[in-house]
Amino acid sequence: MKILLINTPRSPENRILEFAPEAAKPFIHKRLIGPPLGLMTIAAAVKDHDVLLFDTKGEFDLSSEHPSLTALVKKLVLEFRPDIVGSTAITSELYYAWEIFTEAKKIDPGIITVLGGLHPTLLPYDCFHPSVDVVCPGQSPHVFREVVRSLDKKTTLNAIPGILLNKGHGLVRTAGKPLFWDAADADYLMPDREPLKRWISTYKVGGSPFPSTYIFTSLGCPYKCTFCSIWPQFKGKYYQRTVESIISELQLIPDYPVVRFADANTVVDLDFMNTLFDRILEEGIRKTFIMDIRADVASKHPGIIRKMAKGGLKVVICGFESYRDEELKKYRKSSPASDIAKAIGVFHDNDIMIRGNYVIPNDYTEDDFRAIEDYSASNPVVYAGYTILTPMPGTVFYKQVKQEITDYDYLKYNFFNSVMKTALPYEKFHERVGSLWLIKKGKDVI
Ligand code: B12
Ligand code: SF4
Repeated sequence: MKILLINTPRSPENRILEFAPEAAKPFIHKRLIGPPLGLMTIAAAVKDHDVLLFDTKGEFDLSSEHPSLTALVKKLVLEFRPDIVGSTAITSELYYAWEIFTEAKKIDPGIITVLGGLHPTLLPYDCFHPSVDVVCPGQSPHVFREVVRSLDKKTTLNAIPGILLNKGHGLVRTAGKPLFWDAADADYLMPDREPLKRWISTYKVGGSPFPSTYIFTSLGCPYKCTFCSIWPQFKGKYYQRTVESIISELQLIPDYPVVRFADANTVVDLDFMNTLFDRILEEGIRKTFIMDIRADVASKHPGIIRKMAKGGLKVVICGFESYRDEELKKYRKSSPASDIAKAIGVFHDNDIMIRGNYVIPNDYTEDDFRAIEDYSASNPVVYAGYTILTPMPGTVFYKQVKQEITDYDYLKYNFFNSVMKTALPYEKFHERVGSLWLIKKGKDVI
């Protein structure tokens, strides 16, 4: 079978950037960079077939003169002539998956389209669209393999448990539950980065001359923050990879001196991280590591931070979210505001650059903005990022504020646009969030 996997482009909607003061604009995130780990894993699952993986994010970053998405899909489909087109979608990119599938089917109505990823996992029925034939929720490389096998052998897809099939009037789930796929451990599939070589020059962060890649050491998260999509994606479970499989993967990627851990939360099991970094040092693996670490972990366990710094940890992204305990409690962050200052101290003691991220709720008034400005300016973080507290569909927060949502355009669900009524006038609110980026400004895209 010929399988074309297309990574969706990113949503350009960014009201923070649009309304920010000119001076702040250079510092606001415009894009995040990284290879599509999910699709790379899907490609690895069907490697016995003829697979073409195309990263539109990388392609659009290569040149500002890039063709439109439909023109690009048309060219790919006409040249490759796939039997199956697959794509992946987070919430803000769902419409692009539909656009890709619509164009593919326009050229060849016989193409079967398959959608997977975070949004289809959280809200599979929400993915209904005339262009979508099959939805595969969850960690589903094995399910996709079955779909391909069934299409190849021309057997019915109804026999594959737990997928959703487009029956014209809507998506209908097939009977049964798919077999558990131990994506992090026994069934881990090493992503093949070779097909991404074309875009390697675009995978650079923070002014580094070296390309970066993502690897995950775990999936899911044991915490339950109300605004977060990740723990619902994994139904609250946390899966850890083995130390040796991570070591092998790190040894296989000499082209990527910078490695960002794609974990929701990298340091959960301290013994695991201790062993991993012992092995990294033992094997002489020299890379710059970037990871997400919670403030409470750093403040309570400075020893592990010291160990990781020795092994190459240079940049940490820390979701501060808020400096107010009442807000942190509301978000179920399980980490008091006092941990922030302690964590900053630990990271700085170990020469680790830290980006602290805050989420700004829609009800912030001028006084609240002034208060966060004072707080953020007073702590010694190198970089800080400020995004909007967004009710991502499928989260607890979405259910809590459903009645207050005013905008259901998924393109805006990327943390850069308010989709709820704001206390300040709409434009002013985004302008104020934008102006926060002037504090601790850094042009990197971490
Ligand atoms: C790597 C990553 C990226 C990468 C690559 C994503 C891509 N596809 O291009 C980059 C850096 C580009 C990226 C960008 C963004 N991201 Co991001 N990203 C992640 C991250 C850290 C890891 C995802 C991952 O690789 N997981 C591991 C893989 C193996 O799992 P997976 O992707 O789910 O894939 C499996 C299944 O879903 C399924 N599957 C997936 N695709 C397909 C396709 C088919 C056909 C099938 C059958 C199955 C299937 O099988 C896969 C293998 O088991 C997550 C956070 C996290 N820790 O989960 C956020 C996350 C997914 N990102 C998020 C967001 C919001 C963004 C941005 C919008 C952020 C922003 N404000 O700018 C941007 C988008 C574009 C931009 N503005 O630049 C949110 C999504 C929330 C939501 N509900 O939509 C997350 C959850 C982070 C968060 N804090 O909430 N991201
Ligand atoms: S915000 Fe971070 S700590 Fe909270 S549930 Fe999500 S990944 Fe876990």
